[in-house]
Amino acid sequence: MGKIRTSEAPVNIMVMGSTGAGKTSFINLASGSELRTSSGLESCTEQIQLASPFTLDGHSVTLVDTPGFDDTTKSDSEILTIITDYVLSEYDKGNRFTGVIYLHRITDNRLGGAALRNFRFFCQLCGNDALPNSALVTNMWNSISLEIAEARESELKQKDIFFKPALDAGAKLLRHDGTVESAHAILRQLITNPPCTLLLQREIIEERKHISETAAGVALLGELALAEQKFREQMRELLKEIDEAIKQNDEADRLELEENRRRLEAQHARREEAERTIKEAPMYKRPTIWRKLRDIISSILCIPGRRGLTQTSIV
Ligand SMILES: Nc1nc2c(ncn2[C@@H]2O[C@H](COP(=O)(O)OP(=O)(O)OP(=O)(O)O)[C@@H](O)[C@H]2O)c(=O)[nH]1
Ligand SMILES: [Mg+2]
Repeated sequence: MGKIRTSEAPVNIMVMGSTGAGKTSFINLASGSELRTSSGLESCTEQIQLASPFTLDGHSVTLVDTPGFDDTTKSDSEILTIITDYVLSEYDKGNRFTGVIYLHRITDNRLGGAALRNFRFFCQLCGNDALPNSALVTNMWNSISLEIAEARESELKQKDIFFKPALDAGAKLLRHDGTVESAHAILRQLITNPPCTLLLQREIIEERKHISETAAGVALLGELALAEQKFREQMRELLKEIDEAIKQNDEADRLELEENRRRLEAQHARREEAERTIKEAPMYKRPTIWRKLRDIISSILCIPGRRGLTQTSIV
């Protein structure tokens, strides 16, 4: 790609959302990049990746692709850690985000499970001060009838458990019709924003909080605690049923129940691991002058970047 000529300050926009929401497709469409998109149910983007910078209205725009919470490959703690590492290192390099996009498929008939966790995380990452720099973008409008899509959009807009609080705080609600023009029109709503500091950056760097004490960390630990409570209740029931099957000499039933028990215990072990990942994460250390110098030299010499970051194109 040729050298970008721009008259304005560079613009960094992060794109978030559930697995399969269309984050990478949106980024490729807008920037002309060729990042890998998914075709199955498993998450495809597992690390932060940067698209090729491109020019829009005189701004050099870099779109940042993020992995979402998805229940398949990585735990929510790992995703939280990956995104946290990235936004903190950007802050330390003096880069601020001009915008954050939350992408949501209008074809989803409810914002539940992983989608709700992703949306809450997006709000906790931004915080009320940065939400005016954000856009909640619904896509896949041509995959269902306009009537149904509009009914869903109005529900998302009006309900406190969905988009309403973020919209009240200044987030924009926009539609993406799958065309380049639509992707650029969405970005035009964000590129003139004054760059912002995200709540997560402020909490960890300015207020010196541990990740487990941030709004996002507290919410994640709360969810894990709730799941553990449910696990204990389910295990109590299951153990009673196993005892009963043994008393009744029902070997088939016992084997099936034992299988359920192993599944629950495996989920419990993953949650324990996720909790450790957050609670035992080291306090964030701001880079020393030597580390900053090393990063600058590495970027001049094009030495591959930090853990978790793939720069797909350097202009
Ligand atoms: N109809 C329609 N399909 C889309 C659109 N955007 C993406 N898709 C399809 O949705 C699927 C997932 O798209 P991706 O861009 O890989 O989604 P993602 O959010 O990056 O997913 P992860 O990387 O797994 O988190 C792919 O099959 C795309 O072709 C859209 O605007 N309309
Ligand atoms: Mg992706």
